[in-house]
Amino acid sequence: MPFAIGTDGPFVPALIVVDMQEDFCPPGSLAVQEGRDIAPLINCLLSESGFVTRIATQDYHPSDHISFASNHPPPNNRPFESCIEMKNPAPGKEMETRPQQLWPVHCVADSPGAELIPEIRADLIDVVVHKGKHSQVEMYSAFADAFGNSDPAMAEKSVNMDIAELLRDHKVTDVFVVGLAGDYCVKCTAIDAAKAGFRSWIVEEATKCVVPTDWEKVKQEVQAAGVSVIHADDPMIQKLAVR
Ligand code: VGL
Ligand code: ZN
Repeated sequence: MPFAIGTDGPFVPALIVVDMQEDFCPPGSLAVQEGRDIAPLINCLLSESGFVTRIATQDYHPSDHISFASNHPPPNNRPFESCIEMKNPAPGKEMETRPQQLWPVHCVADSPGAELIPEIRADLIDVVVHKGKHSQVEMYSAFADAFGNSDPAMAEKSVNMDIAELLRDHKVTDVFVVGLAGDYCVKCTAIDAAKAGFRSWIVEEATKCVVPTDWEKVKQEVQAAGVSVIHADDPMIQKLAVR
């Protein structure tokens, strides 16, 4: 075939800026090393004219959230180390369980730690999504809780918006995921974007991990799930300037 022009179909990109919140940045309670340093690159991406929508997520927990170490009795309540058994809170699904890592108290709804950091240009954000609102279940991905509960009655207790529906309403084909943390919420959000049928991209320089040495492993994991990990100078990024 001599020409391959136009064979890729439409390119309708959206940006998801994940959890650029005070508690995930130094000196926050669950600070990701160098978390603040990615704000300038994220602002550059937010400024690209091609995005049809720019979404910011906030981890937004009640104070009795299941992931907070202080909500569990000793000795198995050490933040970053302990793991508890989490039951699916969906009616009739209580037999389904998952191990849940425990964290320091972070991103309590309406607290200063839950606020988006002021370095991020809020004026460029179209939609803010609050996730992790259900006290009894973890929610790393902005698309679904840790059990993948998708029935609306259950989902609306965890998140204030159906992000897949929002993207479909905008006819989005490609979702670019950046922010914090690369090994948790960015990873799970990018994987779920791919599962929801979008081409899914993570911009490597625009994320940082809770455990930085895990990044190579995380990259393989997301790539196996169909997510592309690209550098900030990738030609895909240049495509975002021309629409
Ligand atoms: C996150 C740990 C706990 C994240 C959220 O945003 O990656 N990590 N809650
Ligand atoms: Zn959290």
